Amino acid sequence: MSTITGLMAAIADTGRDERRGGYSRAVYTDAEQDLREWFTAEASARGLAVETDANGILWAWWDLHDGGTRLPESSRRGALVTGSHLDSVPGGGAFDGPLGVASALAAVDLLRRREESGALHRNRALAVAVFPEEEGSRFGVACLGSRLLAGAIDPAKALRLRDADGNTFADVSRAHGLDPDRMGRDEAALGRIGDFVELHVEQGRGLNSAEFTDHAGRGPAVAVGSSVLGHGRWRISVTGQGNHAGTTLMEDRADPMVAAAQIVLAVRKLAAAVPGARATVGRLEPVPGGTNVIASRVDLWLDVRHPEDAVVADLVERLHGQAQKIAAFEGCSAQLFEESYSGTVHFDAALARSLEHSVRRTVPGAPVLATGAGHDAGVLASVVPTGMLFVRNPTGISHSPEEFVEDDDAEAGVVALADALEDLL
Ligand code: HGY
Ligand code: MN
Ligand code: MN
Ligand code: MN
Repeated sequence: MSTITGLMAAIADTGRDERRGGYSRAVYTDAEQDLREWFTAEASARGLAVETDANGILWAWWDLHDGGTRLPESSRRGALVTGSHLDSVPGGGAFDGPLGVASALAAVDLLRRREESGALHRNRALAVAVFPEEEGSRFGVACLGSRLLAGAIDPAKALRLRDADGNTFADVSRAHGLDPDRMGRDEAALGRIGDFVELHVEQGRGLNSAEFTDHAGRGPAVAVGSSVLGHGRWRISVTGQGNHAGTTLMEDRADPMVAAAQIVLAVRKLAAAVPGARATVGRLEPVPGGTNVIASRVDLWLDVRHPEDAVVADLVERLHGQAQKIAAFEGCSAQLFEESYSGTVHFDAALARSLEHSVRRTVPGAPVLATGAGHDAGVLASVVPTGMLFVRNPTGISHSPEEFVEDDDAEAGVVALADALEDLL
C-alpha cells in the first residue's frame, strides 16, 4: 500500500454518514476534529512543527535547517505552502479536501528522501496547511478560514454566523481553544506564505472528456488549474400564512411551499438559458416543517456560478424578480439575502506555468482546466500567488458518495505535487 493510499485508508471510516451515505465532517464536529488529530499525528511523525493559528488554520512546518539544527521561525517568511481542507459537505465524498492534505504529507515524504539523497536543496521552508470550514456546511460561508486569514470577511460578521443549532461561530471557536477577539486578517501568517499550491480531487469530468482520453478511454491523471468560476450563495425567504393542513380550504391558502416549488423550477429554467451558468437549490427548509402544517415560511438557498461575475449578478437579479412575482401570485412575499460571493479568480500565470512544466514531466499532456468548484486557493489568490492541481476522478461526481480517485492516479498526483513543490523550493 503506497503512502497516499495508506493515509486515505486510515481515515476511510472517519465521519461516515450512515443516513445520507458518504461522509459528514462539518467543521469542529467530532469527525473533523478526529481528522485534525490524524493530521497532527501524521505531520508530527514526519518531524513537522504543527501549530494552530488564531483563525483555526493548522500549519505543519518543514523548516529549513543548518545541518541538524532547525532554523528560527524567521526563516519561514515567503515559504511554500500546500494543503487543503478536512471538512466536508453533508454526505460528501472521501476525497474532497482530504486528498489534498494527505497528498501534501506524502509529497513531503518524497521531498525529504530527495533532500536526504542530496537531490534537493531547499531555499525556503515548506508548510502543509489545513483550512477550517472550506465547505461552509456548518456556518454557511464557504472558505471561512481562508477568508478570515486573507481579510476577505469581516471577523465580526463571521463570529455572528450560526449553525443549525444556533451555536455561533464565536462560541464554537472558543470551545475549540480559539480566541474570537484575535480572528481576522493575519499579516504575520500572510508574510509567511510565498506561494500556495492546492491539490484537489477533480470535481467534474474534464480529465475524462473525449478531448483528453486515450484509446483506453482514460484521461491524464492530473490537470493544472487555470481559474475558479465566480460563485455565490443567496438565501431566498418566502413568507406566507402558516395554517392547519386540514381546516384550510385550498382557495384560502398563501402557501410558501407552493411558491418555493415554482421558484426552484424558475431557477433551472432561467439558468439553463444562460450558456455556462450553473444555478442550484440544494437546500430548502420549511418553517415550522410539520407534515400537517402549511408552512409560514420557506427558506431556500441558491448557489449560482459562471465564469463572468456580471453574468452571475444579472442572473441573480432576474431570479430575485421572478421569485417576487411568483410569491406575490401565491399571496406570499419573497426576500433575497446574499450570504457570500467569490468573484472569478484566475490563478497566478507564472505559477501556473511552473506547475504545468513540473506536472508534465510525469504526466505528459496534463491539461490546464478551469474549475466550477470553489477552493481556499481561490480565496488566497487575492493575497498570494496560488495554483491548483486536480487529480482525475473517473466518476466526475463530487459532493456525493460516488466521488472517487483510483490508487494509481492518487499516486501520480503525489509525484506531480512533489515535483511541482520541488521546482518551487
Ligand atoms: O462549493 C464549492 O464549490 C466547494 O466545494 N466548497
Ligand atoms: Mn467541496
Ligand atoms: Mn474541496
Ligand atoms: Mn479547496
